[in-house]
Amino acid sequence: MIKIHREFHVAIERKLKHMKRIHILLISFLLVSISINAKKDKSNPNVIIIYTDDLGYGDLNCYGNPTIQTPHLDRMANEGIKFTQFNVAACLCTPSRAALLTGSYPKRVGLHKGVLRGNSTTGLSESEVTIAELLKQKGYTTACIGKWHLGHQEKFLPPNHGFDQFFGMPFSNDMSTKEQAILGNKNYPYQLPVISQLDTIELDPDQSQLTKRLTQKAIDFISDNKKQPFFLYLTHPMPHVPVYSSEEFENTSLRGKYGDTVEEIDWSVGQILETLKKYKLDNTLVLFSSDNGPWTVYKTEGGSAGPLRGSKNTTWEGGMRVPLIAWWPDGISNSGVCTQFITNMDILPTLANLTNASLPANKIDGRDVSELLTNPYKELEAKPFFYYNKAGKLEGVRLGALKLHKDKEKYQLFNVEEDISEKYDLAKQMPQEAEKLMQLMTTFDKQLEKEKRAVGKLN
Ligand SMILES: [Ca+2]
Repeated sequence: MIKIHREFHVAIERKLKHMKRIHILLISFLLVSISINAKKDKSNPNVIIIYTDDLGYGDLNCYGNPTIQTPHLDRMANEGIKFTQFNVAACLCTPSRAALLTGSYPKRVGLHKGVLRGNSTTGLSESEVTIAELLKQKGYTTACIGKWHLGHQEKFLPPNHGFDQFFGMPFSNDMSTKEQAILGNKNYPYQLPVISQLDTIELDPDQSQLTKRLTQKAIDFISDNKKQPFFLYLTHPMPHVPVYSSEEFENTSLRGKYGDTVEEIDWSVGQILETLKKYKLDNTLVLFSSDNGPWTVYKTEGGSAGPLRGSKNTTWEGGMRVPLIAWWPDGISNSGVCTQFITNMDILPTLANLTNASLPANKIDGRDVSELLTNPYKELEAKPFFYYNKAGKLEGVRLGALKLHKDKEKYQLFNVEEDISEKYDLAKQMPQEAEKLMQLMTTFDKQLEKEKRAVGKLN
């Protein structure tokens, strides 16, 4: 009996010693983690949005393209998060950019019908709150470098929408007498201006130098503002057709002129990341994306949507699902591939959360998805997304994996998680689901019609 008692005591003592060891290990692990985390202050991150023009879902090596080499973007994706179901809220330039900067459907801000041109008298309304205005309230210095496309008259330009600095073009790079003549339109009366702040400093610039010039401007802005939080909206006019690259990149890619142009953009991304490294700006969130899918009417001079159906100007996946890569050394600890469905309207509320900025007083449509940056595998609650076409008419809705799409009065239903090429119409197999989604479309559009705000007007 005594022997059993002693053995029991010895066993207990051993167990206690073992637990003590585990405790010590746990405490040291916690202390190490705390000291690592203490070094990483994620508050007020610098924000850089690199927005390309008409770059398709299938145009980057890390999204499966075998003939366009994009080592810098591939590295960004490896070290950060690659999103596979990121959608823009419109299949063409002006509305997509309005959605990104306001967190709202283009129709809510009155910019849903086509793109702005040289004779347009409308633009982004001064009553809309842009990402730049939101971050300025938090003390950020802000710059828009590149293409704007939300109104070319003074009151609509970036300096009147929260950007301290602006250098770039108000339109797409094909909107000039010179380029339109090459495309066969001899009567286009406008030249493409280069604007610095509010002044036109050049007309019809040498487009082969644009990627380089804008990259240098971006690097200068980062260097000048490295000591305080900044927001840089670097919006390349490429690879919108006509595509141009500098001499160094001409005839270097396996994918012709289009590949040369994308590879120069990749070089530009490398330059930006290098600048951040040089100044040890690890607390910088860099987002790389595109405003809409590829413009395939120009055949090989345009991009590719990879496996997706359709292209720019359509509400098929190819027009609206584009690459998104998020990179942030201090903020993203779990790199990976995120398959959650998110949109470019989610960026404004996400940045508001990350910077503790208050959301605009006006109603917006995006939602904060910042938790995906800490856990790319987190599942978000399904939220309906509405597909407005290039004329601003509602043409589809997605809820969870199901997308109802109206094409020439015909409704089709696709599971766009499993059938990303939108090949298999499920409308007859799932009539109740199709009906429910149709109702959702009608209800939402009626509501938005009532709630939509006025577009900015010249007078
Ligand atoms: Ca575009």
